[in-house]
Amino acid sequence: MASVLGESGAPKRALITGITGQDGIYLSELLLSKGYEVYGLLRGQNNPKAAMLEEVLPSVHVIAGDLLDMSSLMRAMTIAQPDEVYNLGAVSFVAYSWQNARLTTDVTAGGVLSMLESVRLYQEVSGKRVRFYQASSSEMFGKVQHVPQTESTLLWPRSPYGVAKVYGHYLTINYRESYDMHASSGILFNHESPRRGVEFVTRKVSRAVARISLGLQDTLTLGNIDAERDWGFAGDYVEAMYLMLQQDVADDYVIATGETHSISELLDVAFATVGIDDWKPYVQTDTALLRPAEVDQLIGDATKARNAFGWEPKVSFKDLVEMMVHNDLALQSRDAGHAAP
Ligand code: NAP
Ligand code: F7E
Repeated sequence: MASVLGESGAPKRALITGITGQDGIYLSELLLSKGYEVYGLLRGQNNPKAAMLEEVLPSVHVIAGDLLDMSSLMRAMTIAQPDEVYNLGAVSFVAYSWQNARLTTDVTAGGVLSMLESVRLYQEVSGKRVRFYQASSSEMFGKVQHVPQTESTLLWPRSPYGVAKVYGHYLTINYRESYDMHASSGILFNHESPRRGVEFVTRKVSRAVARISLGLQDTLTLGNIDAERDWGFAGDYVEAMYLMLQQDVADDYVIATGETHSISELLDVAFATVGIDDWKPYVQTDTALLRPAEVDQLIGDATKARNAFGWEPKVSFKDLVEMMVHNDLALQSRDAGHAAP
């Protein structure tokens, strides 16, 4: 495929924070397929995900750095000399954010400030114009003030994570307005995939269903199964990130499917995938998994993104859940040493 060219006529260069996460991997694959030179920030002196990165994305240039260390971010900017920066790094697990509120604030909120400052200073020194993407979240809507949620819905976060994302969101807008930076914020609703971390409910369910079906686990314990989310496929959502940065004018966009489903419906589809119609004997709930403040229902309206750059989700809720269960069946069968059913 022909490379997309940057200002200098050379292939475009992208710097991604959070490259080892679900979205970082999908986004890297997308940008590499378009001919980008991709640079990824990797934290820690012995990050266990370094080997995975080398195996899955061997052509990505890895730069050591941490969102808690602004000098490392400025160094990363100098090495990568990016046309586009995607700030995906965060402490992203909502439940964990109550247990580690200071860390969540420092990384998920403070990291955005350090990234924006690094981009601003790099632009000043190099004279190059950089486009910036901030990974904002539907968690910012929290106790929702309007249904469905749009770019102008009042934000009412319900967790330290949500509050940190609100800070990053408004700071991104502020840098756009203060310094005329090409800084965009994608307000992405929940998006999942076989690469989703096992701490999140969709993957927790798909993995447990696979294990129950293979006789490796008896039951699954969950928290609030009445919560409803607007779940899409991560592969579709990273396309939206890329498209946002291709617009002449930076802006903020909701990315969502426009459908909402409860955890119970997730269980219906996941268990049906392995031929179990009644999941109740296999699922228990534990109040220890309830959150101090819950986000009861999310449903987004992505009309602005559709009108601006034609973005639409391609993978349905049912296909997404089935894809995740089939992937976990293959992984669990392999680990247990027998063929996938
Ligand atoms: P994820 O899988 O949890 O990945 C988070 C990434 O952040 C990992 O690469 C992690 O690195 C990195 N990170 C954590 N602390 C860091 C630090 N101090 N310095 C540098 N990097 C650090 O998250 P995701 O699902 O891909 O989401 C990507 C972004 O979108 C996040 O900002 C998330 O909050 C946001 N978001 C996600 C969703 C969703 O539904 N997935 C929806 C809206 C917004 P390690 O691997 O080394 O821990
Ligand atoms: O929870 C309920 C839980 O942890 C979804 C992150 O990517 O999306 C994600 O945040 C719902 C909640 O995702 C369990 O109470 C019930 O209502 O999968 P989750 P999340 O909190 O919506 C947003 C958009 C982000 O930005 C975040 O970074 O499921 N739930 N029982 C459970 N959740 C978990 N994790 N585990 C349970 O056992």
